[in-house]
Amino acid sequence: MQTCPGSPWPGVIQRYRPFLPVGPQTPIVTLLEGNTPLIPARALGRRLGRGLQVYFKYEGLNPTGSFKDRGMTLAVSKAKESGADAVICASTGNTSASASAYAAQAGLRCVVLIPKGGIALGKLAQALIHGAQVLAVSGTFDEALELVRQITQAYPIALVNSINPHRLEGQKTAAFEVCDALGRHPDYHAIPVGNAGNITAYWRGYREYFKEGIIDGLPRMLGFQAAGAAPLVKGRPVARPETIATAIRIGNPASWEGAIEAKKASGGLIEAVTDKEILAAYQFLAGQEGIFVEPASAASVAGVMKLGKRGFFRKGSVIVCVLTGHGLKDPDRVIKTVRLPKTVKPKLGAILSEIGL
Ligand code: AN7
Repeated sequence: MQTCPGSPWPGVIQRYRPFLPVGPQTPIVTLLEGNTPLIPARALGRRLGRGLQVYFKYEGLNPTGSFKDRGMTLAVSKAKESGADAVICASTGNTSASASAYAAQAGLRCVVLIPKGGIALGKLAQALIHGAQVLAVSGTFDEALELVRQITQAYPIALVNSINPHRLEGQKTAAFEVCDALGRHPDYHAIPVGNAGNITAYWRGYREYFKEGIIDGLPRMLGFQAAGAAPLVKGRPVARPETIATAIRIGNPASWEGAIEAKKASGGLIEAVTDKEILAAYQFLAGQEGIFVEPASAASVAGVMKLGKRGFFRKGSVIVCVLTGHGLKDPDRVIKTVRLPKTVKPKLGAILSEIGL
């Protein structure tokens, strides 16, 4: 894989190769994912006060619009290396969008199982246009994932959900980028939690940088689940998870242990935020910070706002909030949230009067 002249970023595998399980024989399937910006959160910083420095890791700027691309470049490269000719995943949407794009580039067949009626329109459109075979299962994400596990145990089709260890290896590169950009480790790392792969991956990334002596401390990991889909907070699976944040509508996270380990070992927490809090953060991000995310991504910000109100953060600390997916993924949520445009006559007077001039 060759990089374009004038575009020095080679994608996460080439950039962080020594930390990843690839060899000279691994075919690199990449859309030049990663290198996402760490944006200073000015409005949120002002709201929180106490000299807190807050940053957004805007993962919606990855090639398919979510953090999944970091793991998918590695999972699909390894699938190709192993001689697979097809990949499969269950998904609340973003994994399927990413898998279908990387499979398209790799020339692999892609099958995705989605919970019927449970994924945002933009994600469905992505999987379909990239040519995946999309099956809408009349059940939950957790049921779809269980079926995918059974299929991949019995048939020669590569699983690219985050139970594939290569996914988390790729995703840990986001923690490297955060530290590379800050020149240090954050004090707190806030993240939405669904299937719990990403919190597990970030924690691994931070620990590896720490072990290498690249950072001299570790962040406290703060995970946030939607209140109607909060098995890790409740301590038991949720059979019928419910939330407007469809990406994290998951009742039995595959990386349950990884999330609990990240929380405990880092001295962090995993808490629930209500849909109302998620939507308030969603609108705050778009309206005050100029950053459009999908609702699940706003869970990290909703959580930080909630903790900020109870004086949780040490003065002057550095907080990183991961914004996992782009707002364009879920246009229906915008339409349900905002006031729609008013129709006006094509007359100068009518328009001037509407805009108060
Ligand atoms: C925007 O696409 O599980 O805790 O199948 O799309 O690592 O699961 C998506 C998850 C957060 C939660 N934010 O991450 C899928 C899927 C967004 C997401 C999560 C997801 P994990």
